[in-house]
Amino acid sequence: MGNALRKTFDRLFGNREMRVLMLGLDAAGKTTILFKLHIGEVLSTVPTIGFNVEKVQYKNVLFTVWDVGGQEKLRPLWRHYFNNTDGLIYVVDSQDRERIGRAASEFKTIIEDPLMRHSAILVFANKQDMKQALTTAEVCEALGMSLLRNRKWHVQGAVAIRGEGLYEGLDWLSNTLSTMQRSGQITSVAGSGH
Ligand SMILES: Nc1nc2c(ncn2[C@@H]2O[C@H](COP(=O)(O)OP(=O)(O)OP(=O)(O)O)[C@@H](O)[C@H]2O)c(=O)[nH]1
Ligand SMILES: [Mg+2]
Repeated sequence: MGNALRKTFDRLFGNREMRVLMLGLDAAGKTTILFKLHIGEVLSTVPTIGFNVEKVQYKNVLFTVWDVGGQEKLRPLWRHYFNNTDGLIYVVDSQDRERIGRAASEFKTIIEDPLMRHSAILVFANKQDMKQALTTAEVCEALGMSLLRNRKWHVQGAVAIRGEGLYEGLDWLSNTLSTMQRSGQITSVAGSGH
C-alpha cells in the first residue's frame, strides 16, 4: 500500500513546487497519514514557539503538519506557516463527536485567515472504520462547507490506518491546484513577514 501510494504521489505532485499544510485537532490522524504516504522521514521538532511541527520535504512538495488544538495565545504564530501555502489538508476525527464543534471552529479560523484565502481545501473525514463515526456528509455539514464562497474544497472519507481515501483526496488536491494554476488563479499568498 505504501509504495503504491508513493508512486501515485510522485505522479500527482512530482514536479510542482508546492506547499501543503496539514492541520487538525490532536489525534485526528495527521501523523498516520504522513506515515502512510511513505514520502520521507518525518522531522519532528519541538521548537521554542511551543507547538510541535512535523515537516516532510518530498521533492518539490513541502508538507508541514501540526495540531491546532493548542493554546489560543499560540495562534498568531500559526500565520508564519500560512505564508505561501497552496493547499490545506484538514484532518477530522469523525469518531470524536464531542470535539466536532471545536474542530469546526478551528477550521473556520484557519480558512478565514487572509493568508489562506486562496488555498484549496481538502478535508479528510478520517476514522470512517469506526461504528460511531460521523459520516462524510455529516462532517461536511458540521464544518459548514456549503457556506464557503469562492473556495475550492472537497471532503473525503478516509481510514488513514489502512490508507483508504488518501489517494482519492490527494488526487483531488493535485488536480484542483494544477487546474487553478493553469488558469492563472492564485493559490497562495506571500505574507509580509512574521
Ligand atoms: N480507527 C482508526 N484509528 C485511526 C485512524 N487514523 C488514525 N488513527 C489512530 O488515531 C490515533 C491518533 O493518530 P495520529 O496520526 O497520531 O494523530 P495526529 O493527528 O498526528 O495527532 P497529534 O500528533 O496528537 O496532533 C492513533 O492511535 C492512530 O492509530 C483511522 O482511520 N481509524
Ligand atoms: Mg501527530
